[in-house]
Amino acid sequence: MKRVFSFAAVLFLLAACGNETPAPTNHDNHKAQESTPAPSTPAVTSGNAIVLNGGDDMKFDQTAITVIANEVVKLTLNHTGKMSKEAMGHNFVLLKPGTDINKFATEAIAAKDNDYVPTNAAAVLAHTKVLSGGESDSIEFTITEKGEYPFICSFPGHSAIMQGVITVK
Ligand SMILES: [Cu+2]
Repeated sequence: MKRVFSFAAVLFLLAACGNETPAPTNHDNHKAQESTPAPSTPAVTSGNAIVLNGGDDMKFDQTAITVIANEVVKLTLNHTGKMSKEAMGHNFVLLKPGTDINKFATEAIAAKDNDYVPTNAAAVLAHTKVLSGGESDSIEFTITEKGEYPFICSFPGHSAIMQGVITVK
């Protein structure tokens, strides 16, 4: 009698698993799919939001960025490393098209007290402050003319590697 009973119990459990468990799961999945909104228009028209990272490896994680002319660009620079800004500081400096980067970077060395941005530099369109590891800075700017705008980190010795281009369309 005992043995028959346990077979029945096993059969009951199997039946419970086989019939009841999958049904609600399928139902839930179906509902989840239905309630997920369809992909809409990409955020590019209201976007111009840039997150740029630089770490202790002395590199920007992006070197080619595209934004839209006449729309506010919000750029956040994150120093993702751990080193101090005295040893491995990073900033973001946006320059006018055609700027001589080597010449500018050489002049910038003397501007340590102004985040390595010469105060009289006509080539500078926007810049962040110099960051230590773990710090962030956000700036906003608008570019009205389409073109290719070089950007660099003007910390001494960094611009040869830490540079890129923002294409304004
Ligand atoms: Cu740097």
